[in-house]
Amino acid sequence: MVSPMAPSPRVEILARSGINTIPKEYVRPEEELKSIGDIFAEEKSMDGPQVPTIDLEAINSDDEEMRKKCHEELKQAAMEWGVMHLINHGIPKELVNRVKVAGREFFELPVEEKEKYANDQEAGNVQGYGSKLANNASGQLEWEDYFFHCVFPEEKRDLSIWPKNPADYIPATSEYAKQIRALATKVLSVLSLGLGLEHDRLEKEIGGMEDLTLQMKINYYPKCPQPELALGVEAHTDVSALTFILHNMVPGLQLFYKGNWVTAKCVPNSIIMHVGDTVEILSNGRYKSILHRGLVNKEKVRVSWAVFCEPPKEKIILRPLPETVSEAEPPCFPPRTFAQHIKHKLFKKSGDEDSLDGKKSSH
Ligand SMILES: O=C(O)CCC(=O)C(=O)O
Ligand SMILES: [Fe+2]
Repeated sequence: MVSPMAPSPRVEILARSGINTIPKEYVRPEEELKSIGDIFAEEKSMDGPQVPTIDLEAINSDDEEMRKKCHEELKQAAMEWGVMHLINHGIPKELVNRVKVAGREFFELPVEEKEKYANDQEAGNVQGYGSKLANNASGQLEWEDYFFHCVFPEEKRDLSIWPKNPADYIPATSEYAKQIRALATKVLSVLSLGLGLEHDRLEKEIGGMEDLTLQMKINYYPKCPQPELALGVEAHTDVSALTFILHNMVPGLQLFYKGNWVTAKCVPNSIIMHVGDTVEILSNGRYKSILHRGLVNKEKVRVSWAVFCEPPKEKIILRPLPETVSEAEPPCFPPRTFAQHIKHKLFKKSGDEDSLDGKKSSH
């Protein structure tokens, strides 16, 4: 009998095999296909709403007016979109470049080399090199391979499973994680103030320096012979508190905003930041966790580096903070641990293909 969890092939191998049509497991359902277009054409289009760009230059400025303006813009973008391009974020260009070069060099290794780092999802080992398992009745798959591992705090990392080749992978990724952690503190502080809370409140509520965990996922999207039929990442909201994303300047990310899919532009030297479900819950829905997905294309490999900042799985109960709740604004989310929230989402999805955690589906 074929196991329903049969390992799926590496998409990279499939892409290189010379096929002109993709296996049916990668073909999206009929209804969803209507919304999948050519990502290059869509990135060029200036029609309609655009993902906001937020300049963080003045985030800690002594000039009160400048600082307040920066905080207000960040807050508004988090309330209106829940996703934004951050510029002047303070992470040096050279460091970002080292992270990208190291990730790219790892993925340029032969698949046999990368398989040495393969994860074993069925055994519960999610860290390492992997591809999506066909874990529902439809057998639906995504057009990507990935590398996933914990990058912060240092004592929670398992360096033995990090790529040893290229040699700069560990130093570059470690330093980047440290700097993203510091950036997360700054952003959380602005979001706390934006809710009328003490600056360090959200940070504390999601575990602080000790318990907030950063997970890196390098998404590797090979060229796809039928990009109009597939998705690199299916529509989802991130469960994290915040997510920070770098990419190789190939378009792919789309956001579901006011009933339409909006394509994110490639903004030089920016980091894309998502508000995830965790901050949406704590803020009682004032900050949004936006539905998003990744398209693929025929011409260029796309790579993205997502860092998910996550609360501990069991230790904290996530619920709207009392200060965000009133008679007029009752709690929109029931109390759940992070683990329960993830489980609830998976359950909802497998039980009802048209519902994504109560949010509008992608089609
Ligand atoms: O590749 C991207 O830009 C987005 C990936 C993503 O949404 C994710 O890894 O959660
Ligand atoms: Fe995501």
